[in-house]
Amino acid sequence: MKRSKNKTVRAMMVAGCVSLLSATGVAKAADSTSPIVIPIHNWSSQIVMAYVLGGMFEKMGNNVEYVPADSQAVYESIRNGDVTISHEVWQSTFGKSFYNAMAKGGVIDAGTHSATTLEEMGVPTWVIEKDLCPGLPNWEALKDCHANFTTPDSDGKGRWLEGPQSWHGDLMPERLEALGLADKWTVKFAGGADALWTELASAKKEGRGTVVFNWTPNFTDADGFTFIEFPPYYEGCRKSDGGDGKCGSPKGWLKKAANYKFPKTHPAAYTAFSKASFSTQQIGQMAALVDTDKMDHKDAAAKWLADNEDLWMPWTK
Ligand code: TMO
Repeated sequence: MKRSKNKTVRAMMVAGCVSLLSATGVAKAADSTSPIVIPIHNWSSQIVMAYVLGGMFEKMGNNVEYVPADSQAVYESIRNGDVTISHEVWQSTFGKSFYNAMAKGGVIDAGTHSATTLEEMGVPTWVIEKDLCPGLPNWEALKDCHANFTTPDSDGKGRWLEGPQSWHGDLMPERLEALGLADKWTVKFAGGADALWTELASAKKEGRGTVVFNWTPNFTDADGFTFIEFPPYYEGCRKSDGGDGKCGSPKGWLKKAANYKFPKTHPAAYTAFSKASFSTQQIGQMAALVDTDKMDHKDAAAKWLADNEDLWMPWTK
């Protein structure tokens, strides 16, 4: 009995190899059936892109699993193999954790998206048009306009509404201190990304000044959002990197990361992942399907995959 079962398995494996002979006659190794583990974080494009890439892997015959993960700790999880990939490694926020994990061994750089990034404090452009802080987007304008940006919980100071503290820790409070703005401005942390979008909507409705953390690519690219121009970023300028903290965020890259075994265990999926590259407009669209059109993340990804087959199908071949 045992022998005949083995024979059947062997016959299936041969059939599998034959079907994997490509048009050029090159035999390809089959991907493992073990699931590709994709992390889910707490901003829209990342979640939609998780399901976009997961959908692509499934189309290739792979198994996929999604896990909620902290966006800083995930690089250690990739390093030790609990998570397979990270598909949105934003330079400003995650560059350090990514390279720290890489230096320990176990994380590889799986390429860079065509989109460039900025993660920075800014204002809706109508705040500038209304002249609520004359001199913006130059940061030095902040020395004289805080009175237009107070909130009930800000002790008479202007308020910066930061993203969740899990993204950058004390980066923004340290920056206010370093730039000599801490006596006029204070940082409050949003509970989640949705609180930032709610604040943008209510400030507009009330015609009140607001400074919020935001990023590009994002759905707000289409709405008119202006990032504040701080002194330029350079390697090591942040307090947490031993610098004086008097710098803004880098005009940065958006990378992909993977566990070092991924190319061996899933060569076809890894090859497709390494080719995957999204533009500013494409990532903005992924976010807009959720934050503007109010679609569910999975439905947004299904729509995105259906509308963009010409882009991603070739990566799987
Ligand atoms: C990591 N993020 C895009 C929210 O700045």
